[in-house]
Amino acid sequence: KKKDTQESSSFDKELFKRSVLYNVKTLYRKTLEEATPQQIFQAVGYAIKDVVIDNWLTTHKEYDKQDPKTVYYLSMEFLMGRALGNNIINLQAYKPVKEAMDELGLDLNVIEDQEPDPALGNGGLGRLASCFLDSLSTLGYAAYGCGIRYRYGMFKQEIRDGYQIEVPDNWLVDGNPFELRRPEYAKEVKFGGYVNVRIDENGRSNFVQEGYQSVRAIPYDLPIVGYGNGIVNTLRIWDAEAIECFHLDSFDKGDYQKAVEQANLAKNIVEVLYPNDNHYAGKELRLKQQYFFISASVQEAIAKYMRKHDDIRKFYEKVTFQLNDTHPTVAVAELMRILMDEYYLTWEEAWNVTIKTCAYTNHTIMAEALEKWPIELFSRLLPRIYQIIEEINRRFIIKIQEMYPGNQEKIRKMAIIYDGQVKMAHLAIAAGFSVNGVARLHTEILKKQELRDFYEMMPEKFNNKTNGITQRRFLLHGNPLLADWVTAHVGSDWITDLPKISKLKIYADDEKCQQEFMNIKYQNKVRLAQYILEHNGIEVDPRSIFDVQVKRLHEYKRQLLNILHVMYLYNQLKDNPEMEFFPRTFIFGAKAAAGYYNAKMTIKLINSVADVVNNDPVINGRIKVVFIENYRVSNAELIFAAADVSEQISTASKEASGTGNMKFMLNGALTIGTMDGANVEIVEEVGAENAFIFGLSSDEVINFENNGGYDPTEIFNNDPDVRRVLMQLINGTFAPNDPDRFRTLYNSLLNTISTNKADMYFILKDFKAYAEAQRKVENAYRDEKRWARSAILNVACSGKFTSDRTIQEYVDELWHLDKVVLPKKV
Ligand code: 26Y
Repeated sequence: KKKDTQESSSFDKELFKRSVLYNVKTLYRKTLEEATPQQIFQAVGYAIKDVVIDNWLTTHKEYDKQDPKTVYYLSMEFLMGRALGNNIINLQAYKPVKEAMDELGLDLNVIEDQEPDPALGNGGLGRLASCFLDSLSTLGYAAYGCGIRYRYGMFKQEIRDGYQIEVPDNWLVDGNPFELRRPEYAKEVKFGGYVNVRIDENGRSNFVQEGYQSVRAIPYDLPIVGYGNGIVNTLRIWDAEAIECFHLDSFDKGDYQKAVEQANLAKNIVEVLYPNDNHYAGKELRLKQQYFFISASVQEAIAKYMRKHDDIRKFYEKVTFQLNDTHPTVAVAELMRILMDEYYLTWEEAWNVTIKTCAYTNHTIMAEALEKWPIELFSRLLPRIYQIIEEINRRFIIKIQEMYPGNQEKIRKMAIIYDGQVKMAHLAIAAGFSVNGVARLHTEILKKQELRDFYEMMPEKFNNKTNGITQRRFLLHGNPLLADWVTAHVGSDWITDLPKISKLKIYADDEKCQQEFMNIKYQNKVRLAQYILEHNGIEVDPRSIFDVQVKRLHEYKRQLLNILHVMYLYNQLKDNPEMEFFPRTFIFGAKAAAGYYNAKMTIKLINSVADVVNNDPVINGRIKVVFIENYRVSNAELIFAAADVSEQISTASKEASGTGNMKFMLNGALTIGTMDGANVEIVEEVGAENAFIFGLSSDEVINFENNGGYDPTEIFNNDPDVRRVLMQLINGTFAPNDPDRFRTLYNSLLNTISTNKADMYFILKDFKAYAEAQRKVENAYRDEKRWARSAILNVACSGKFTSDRTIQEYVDELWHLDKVVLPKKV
């Protein structure tokens, strides 16, 4: 009955072995025995790239022939995670490669572990972009990811004395075997200077930028391998190089100065990823980054189109630009600029192309994440782009006035340029054909609240695309035991057709299956316990409940609620050491933005609670708290596989979708969560009886926000359990030498003076409901069969949440791409 998860393929194992040995020799002048693990990784990486390159060539030859419509997914962030294992999986070559490694006396897991995580993203938005690329290739659609080749990605997090320390992530030190430098496609990108009108040789008057500084953008291509279909798309990330203009004869001071400045501009521009998630800081360098990669990407998209077509007016028939949040929104003005200034289209012609090419995805409703650039900065850095945005704004305001005559309020709220600022979301909405949210609830909130005026004016643009994740990385690669078990029961179709996993439902009540499932979960918990022992020096019991919250640290995600609840449980056990209590391991993983004080103090609090609780003899190991250092894509795969409980406890209305919630579900964890983001749809699929939902609804939260009526001090005064926990933040229970250490966190919950709003995220309001939901979790876990049933149903009902489904919706409703099928190999 058992069928292998990995179909056999035409992979030539012997050739591959020779290729690895050859690479070790030619790259390092070494034999396998002499090579370091990193060198062996490089050799294996190059050997895999050799296989990929052939498919990459074939794919693009076929694209040349079939000329399919192409999506350019424009994103400041791609959180790719390691490429080696993923490429081997998608080549359907995991088995033969593993055998080859065994035969060479190598351990594939150890080799995979040598690869640094390419972490060119912060969190959800960047990881979503990477899942989308995987799905685009697997479904056979022509696509480019376009981004920045940051020299330093997301910082490496070290925990010292319980505090987060940020360490530079020099991910390119050893070289990246998968990347291809493409200097032949370099582009020049111009900054600053001023706009002049010039009459060209044909007598046309023309806008030109003069007195500018410029950099050369050099693309590096990374292959995106489709699963089992031979398709390889491209993630194109741009590096910046100085344009030398040292003319030795005219070496006057001005030129020298300019040359040095240009060289510095190039060096700085791609130096580092901003580690802010959902928080806008208005840094000039970030706007430079945005225009840099957008100008290069748009120039190349147009150049590529013009190599095969002659009418630029029909650009939109072959190309869509999908804007991953507002970060790439200068694309609309850059496209207008090139169409008008370089192809001499009229405004109307250029606008017609732009509005049919660009589409915008919104990922957040948090006010502090909205990008608003000061006019002064914007117009100084991008003078021609600013002119064009001014004209877009002028025409947009006329439209508003036509629709709402005399209504100044509408203009104030909707204008693209207002109050000395350029509002990127308004530009993206006005200049594209689509605005989409990333989960049903989120899209409804956009339409009814945040973007209401825009929705009323242009309802046809608004649509929902509920996020998804790739099951290839987060089940097939991350959880091989469960992947094989699923395949043994329902066949391997789920790998490219996740809804097929629903066939598992009939096994949910089968006791043997329940046992098998729990046994696999146990083995994955042992694997994670081993990782925790190695990295944290903490021993955790794989028989305890693994209760996990891994995601960026943000107040709205409410890691603070989670740890306050741990403190509450600790108090209960201290008061009543004999009480019934099922052992639980609370696992956290999160990076905090470097300048985000409350977030960083929450990390310190988690580690401080861990120190006390983990070592208290009265607790005797029944509660363990673990903070996993440097949470990232590679250890996430281990963590999801080992989770029993998935913490999705954001303040309702704040989490646009969440995608970690989907990864947990796919791996058979039960959700404890609020009715927020995609949790709503997860519960709809799996049934409320197989999850633990608690807390305020988004309507209730929004109502409190708009009309007031919530006073956390009331809860503080009337609830002794809550009061006790809060007092422990300021009485030294977890900071004996510095009782005031967590005062700011305490104040964020209670003090209306130091923060503008006390308990903005309704932590105290939801506390009791959360504690109650957690009691239900404990009781449910005691009934192992019932738990196993729910867990299996979570896996079985996860079909909707594949990014393959999301991408197919984008294709059907927005992009209208042509499916590409490769000719059969003979
Ligand atoms: C303005 C700037 C500094 C900025 C940088 C990063 C703003 C926002 C972000 C990142 C946002 C983000 O990751 N949003 C998340 O997108 C996911 C994918 O759609 C959602 O699942 C998740 O709920 C949302 O918070």
